[in-house]
Amino acid sequence: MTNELYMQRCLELAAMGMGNVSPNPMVGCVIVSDGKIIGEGYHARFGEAHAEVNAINSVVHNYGNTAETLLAAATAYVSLEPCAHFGKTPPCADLLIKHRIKKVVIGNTDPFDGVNGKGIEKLKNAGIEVVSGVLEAECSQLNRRFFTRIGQQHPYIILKWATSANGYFAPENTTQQWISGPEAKKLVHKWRTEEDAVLVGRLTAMADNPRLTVREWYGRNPVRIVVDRHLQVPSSHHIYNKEAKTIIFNEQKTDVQENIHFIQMEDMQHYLPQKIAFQLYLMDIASVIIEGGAQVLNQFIQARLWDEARVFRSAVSWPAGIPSPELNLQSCAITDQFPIGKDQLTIYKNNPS
Ligand code: AOF
Ligand code: ZN
Repeated sequence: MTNELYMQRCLELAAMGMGNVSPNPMVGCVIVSDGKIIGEGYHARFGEAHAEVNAINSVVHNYGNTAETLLAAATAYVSLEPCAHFGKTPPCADLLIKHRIKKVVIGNTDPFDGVNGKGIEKLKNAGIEVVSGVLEAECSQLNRRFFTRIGQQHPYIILKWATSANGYFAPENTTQQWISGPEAKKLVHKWRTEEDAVLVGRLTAMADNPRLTVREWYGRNPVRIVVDRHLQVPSSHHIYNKEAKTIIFNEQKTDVQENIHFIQMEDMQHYLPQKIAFQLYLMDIASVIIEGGAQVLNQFIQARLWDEARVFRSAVSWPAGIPSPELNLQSCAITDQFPIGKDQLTIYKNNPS
């Protein structure tokens, strides 16, 4: 039970890196000596120190001269296998060995090629006791974006839409319309801070003229992505403003104009979801939230290329409109359902194993 308690703390720490470490995983580390936490740390920003480095530094900071003696009898809890490779920082496994840590308790093994069991092997070869698989499911849930990207060579794909009580996606002849209430809107802005990218199709970009930025929550903007085959969205639309980086997938040109990245794609009428997903993988985008419209969402559903769907159901009925996308309920499961203001939010997971 104590292993789980400390691993839970690692997860809390790891989650503080949310939105800032991608495409790296979120990782937390707790160092325990004689039943007491003597230091902790997490991977806070992409390219910077790993969790173990920050945790060891905190012990040194807290205990000064006695830190090394304490570390030599301590257990390090870390939510992901300590790395074995020289990346932007030296291997964390070597660091733990250098400080003569006695035991290491791990959540997930790291599927990244440069690590993949080699971290554990290094620790064991140095005579360190290793326990792995503690809160494994919780750890992989937290890093589902990282595991999907590495394991499946596409980003973690979240579909999001709002539907009226009678199953319509949007009223006909709409200008921008939020079917769902203000609380749902706030939550969507929070979600944008958590994903690397937000994607919409041409029709949504033109009809709704969305900014796709974060205005109702604290956090950074995701990269904005528009699928616009023939470059029809006018450059006066918000998606072209300076507020965030924008990627425009199109069939005409590859070009960079300040924050606007045009990326040419061949034959966008075929296998579009697959092509987008692979391109985003190559661009180190580990997660994307697709906010519409119905056509784009349906394409990803038909291609079975999605990981999570978040659907707001309003209590209000519309007289008519475009039918809302429908998930194949045989191949997905509801993982959560709760009210958000006057709406009901349902979260689906695709192909639950
Ligand atoms: C750890 N502890 O806190 C993290 C790890 O580019 P780098 O050098 O930062 O290395 C990134 C890789 O290191 C990443 O893909 C993953 O395999 C591992 N992340 N490992 O020991 C950490 N964030
Ligand atoms: Zn590391």
